[in-house]
Amino acid sequence: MKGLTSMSWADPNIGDPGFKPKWNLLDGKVNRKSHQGEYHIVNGYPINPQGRTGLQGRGCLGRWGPNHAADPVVTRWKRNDKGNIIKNPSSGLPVLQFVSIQRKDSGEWAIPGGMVDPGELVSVTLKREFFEEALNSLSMSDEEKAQQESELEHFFNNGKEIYRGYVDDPRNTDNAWMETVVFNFHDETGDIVGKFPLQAGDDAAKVHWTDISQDLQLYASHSDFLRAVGEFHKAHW
Ligand code: RP5
Ligand code: MG
Ligand code: MG
Repeated sequence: MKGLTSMSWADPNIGDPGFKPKWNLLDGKVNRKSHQGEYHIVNGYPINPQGRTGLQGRGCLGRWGPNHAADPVVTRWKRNDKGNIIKNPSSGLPVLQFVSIQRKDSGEWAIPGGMVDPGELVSVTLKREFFEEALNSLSMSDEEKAQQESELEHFFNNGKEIYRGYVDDPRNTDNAWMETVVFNFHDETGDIVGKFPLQAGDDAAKVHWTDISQDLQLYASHSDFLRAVGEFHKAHW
């Protein structure tokens, strides 16, 4: 039972014999700690620290309590044909672009993020999800994947943490919720990932470079993360 509860994507029901979750702790390989601090347990159920959603149970999320994700925000400057950075006429600030994907589940545009697998380092999740959703690594040969990974290794080792905490995700319930770690990976010259051919894969239907501005309408709290990335680079919003 121990192996099953720690490795399968979904937890058993609360109260199932053999399911003894260690709330607020690292539970085997499953991280049940919240970035928000200690959450409460009432009648055996973890309680969403952001308030009530109107939904009980764990809905379609895998874990009771926090469900950990990671979101890679890959950015470059928007440039014209001559390679000069384009400024927004009204703000006068340079325009930043990020790699966005269209989610297959809801059709909304989003950061190509995903769940942290049990025992996986967040730094590995960030890279893996970008490769799967924006470079379609799942359809690459092992050689192709190894080649792309080595070309982008340095790039993905130099990220900047933007946010860690709760995500206002539509799947959240009173007893299960999304949390994420957002990292920005910035291609200043546009010659690294900025030149890579994007191809949607896994749970992404489409992928493209998108201008960052306050007009963005993205999945969950993703626009808030993009605003923070824009502020960090003193870019147009
Ligand atoms: C959001 O759901 C997170 O910010 C992350 O982008 C995503 C993870 O879930 P899946 O993309 O794996 O469905 O809350
Ligand atoms: Mg994914
Ligand atoms: Mg995803």
